[in-house]
Amino acid sequence: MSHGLFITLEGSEGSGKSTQIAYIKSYLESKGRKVICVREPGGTPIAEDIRKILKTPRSDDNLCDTAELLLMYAARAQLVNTLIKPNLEKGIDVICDRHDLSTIAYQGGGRGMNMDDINACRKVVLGDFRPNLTILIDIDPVVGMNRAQKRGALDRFEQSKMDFFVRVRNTYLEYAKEHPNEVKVVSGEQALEKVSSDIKILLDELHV
Ligand code: Z5A
Repeated sequence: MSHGLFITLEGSEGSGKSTQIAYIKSYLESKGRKVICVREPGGTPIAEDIRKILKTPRSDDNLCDTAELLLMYAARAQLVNTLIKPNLEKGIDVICDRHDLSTIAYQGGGRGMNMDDINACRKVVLGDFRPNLTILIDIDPVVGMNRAQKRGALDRFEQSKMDFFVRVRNTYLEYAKEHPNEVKVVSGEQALEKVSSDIKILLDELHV
C-alpha cells in the first residue's frame, strides 16, 4: 500500500487556511482518496489541551517564549506520532492546518527566538519527517486581522501588535523564497474561487 500525502497549510491569521482545507479535502476525495484533516497546535485530545494553554490569555501568569516553543513542539510530537504518521502509513492523506513552518514564522520571526534552538527542537520531534507539500496562503496581515476580528474575542496570539504579524509574514515569505520546492505561495487576497483554483494546480502537480 502506498503512503498517504501529507499536505500542510500555512499563513497568517485570517488568510483562509480553514476555508481552503475544506476545498482540498473535497478535491482529493473526488479523486477517490481517503483524507483526514487536523490542526496545529491540537488534533488529538492531549494536543488540544496544550492548545488551550497556548491560546488562552490569562492575567495570573505570562507564558514565556521558551515555554511557548516547547509546548508547540510537545503538541506536534503527540499529533505526528499518534495520528499523522499512523494514518499516512495506512495510505490516508493528512491535511494539516499549520505545522512546523508556523514555528519558524511565529516563534522564530515573530518572537525573534534563536533559530538554532528551534532547529534543535525540530530535529528531536520531527527528524527528517517533512510534508509532501506546504501551501503558504500569503496575505497582508491588516487584511487578515480584519477578517479574524469579525469573529469576536481575540486569543493570546491575536492580541499581538501588528509589527509581530509583519515579522511573521516576512519570515514566511523569506523561507518560501529559500525553499521553493518545499513551499508554494498562493495569494490569499484573491477571490475564494481563484485561491482554490491556484491550489488545484499545485495538487495536480502531485499527480493525485
Ligand atoms: N502558532 C504558533 O505560534 N506556532 C506554531 O508552531 C503553530 C501555531 C502551529 C493558532 O491559531 C495560533 O497558533 C496562530 C499561530 C500560532 N495564531 N495566530 N495568529 P488558530 O488555529 O486559532 O488560528 P489561525 O490558524 O490563524 O486560523 P484562522 O484565524 O481561523 O484563519 P484561517 O483558517 O487562515 O482563515 P479562515 O477561517 O479560512 O478565514 C477567515 C475568514 O476570512 C472567514 O470568515 C472566511 O470566510 C474569510 N475568507 C477566507 N478566504 C477569503 C477570501 N479569499 N476572500 C475573502 N474572505 C475570505
